[in-house]
Amino acid sequence: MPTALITGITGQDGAYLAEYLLKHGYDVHGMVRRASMANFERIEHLRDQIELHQADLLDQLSIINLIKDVSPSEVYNLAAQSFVPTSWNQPLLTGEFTALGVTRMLEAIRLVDPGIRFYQASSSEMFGQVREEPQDEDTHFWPRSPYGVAKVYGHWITVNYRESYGIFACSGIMFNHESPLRGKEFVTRKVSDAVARIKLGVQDKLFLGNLDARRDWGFAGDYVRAMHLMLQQKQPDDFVIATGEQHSVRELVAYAFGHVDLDWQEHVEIDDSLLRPAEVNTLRGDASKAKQQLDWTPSVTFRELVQMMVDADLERVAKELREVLL
Ligand code: NDP
Ligand code: GDR
Repeated sequence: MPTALITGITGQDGAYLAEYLLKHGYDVHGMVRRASMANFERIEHLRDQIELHQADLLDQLSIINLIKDVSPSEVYNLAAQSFVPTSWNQPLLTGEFTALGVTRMLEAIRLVDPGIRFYQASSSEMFGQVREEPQDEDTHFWPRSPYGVAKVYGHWITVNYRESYGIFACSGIMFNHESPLRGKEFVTRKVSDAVARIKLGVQDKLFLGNLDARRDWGFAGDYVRAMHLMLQQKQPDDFVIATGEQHSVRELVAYAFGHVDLDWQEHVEIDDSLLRPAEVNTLRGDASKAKQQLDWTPSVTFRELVQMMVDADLERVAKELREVLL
């Protein structure tokens, strides 16, 4: 039975990947950091099928011991400080988690078992101020946030350990991917949650930042499939994972409100404090290499994704309201 270790298993992608790997016959282990209260909501339904271990991206020894204990055949490094605005408020911590944390994972693999296959969660934020459209594996990086800068380091150290030590290390340059499990601070989930609350009468306004930003949004369930496919190849390599289609935040908002017959212009207001010091205005990926070499294509369209998220939040908010009334 192959054994996988997932860092960031309590996050959106971690939950989808754990479920996917269990279905494919893996023995699944997750790394979790110590917290005063456990936050395992996204993986609650899998708790009796996976094993969780405490370690932290900041602590080298904890990671070495973790790799020794678990003896994984594959490591998926999804843990990071992943929210772009926080990276301006906490640039050093973001660098420690999102950049140096990758080296700590790779060092542990190099020391304990260099035969382990390694996946690094790289990001389209590395393209930042884009130099060409669409972006593929050869597009120049120009990150626009401390988060993006940290991800560029994580990407290149992954490439470097492949080239220096022959480690089977792959980097997935993933464009935005969303789901009902997405954190509520990210724009898609912030919108779907607000639409549900407004529809059910418990909220009236939604405050947003830049409505003109354009993103290539896909479904997280499709993207974790690509992570696994990358580690099954004969040779390690890097792949852009994207839908190839982009929409503005304004389109997202209009479609999400429209799905429940609401006029977004009656509810959405701009809050200038949500504008970013340096914005990534447009991203659109070209995943032709993944299609050719991994036989990967996305299965969920933008509209299906928004509907899925709004419907899931409607159901959840309605359930919460019923519980309050009981
Ligand atoms: P989330 O923010 O949902 O999850 C991040 C995970 O990292 C959480 O499990 C969190 O644990 C964990 N973590 C953070 N810091 C540490 C630490 N010091 N030690 C151990 N664990 C830590 O992110 P996503 O699931 O959306 O993304 C997964 C990865 O993919 C991230 O690296 C992200 O940057 C990257 N990425 C995501 C994209 C997307 O659109 N979703 C696109 C491109 C890249 P806790 O629950 O304790 O906070
Ligand atoms: P992003 O995602 O920064 O692309 O990073 P996010 O959903 O936060 O922002 C997308 C775009 O929407 C604009 N926006 C707002 N964003 C938020 N969060 N809140 C708002 O109120 C709001 N109003 C407008 C933003 O300015 C931005 O242009 C995500 C993360 O998952 C990263 O970890 C990952 O690497 C990248 O996607 C690919």
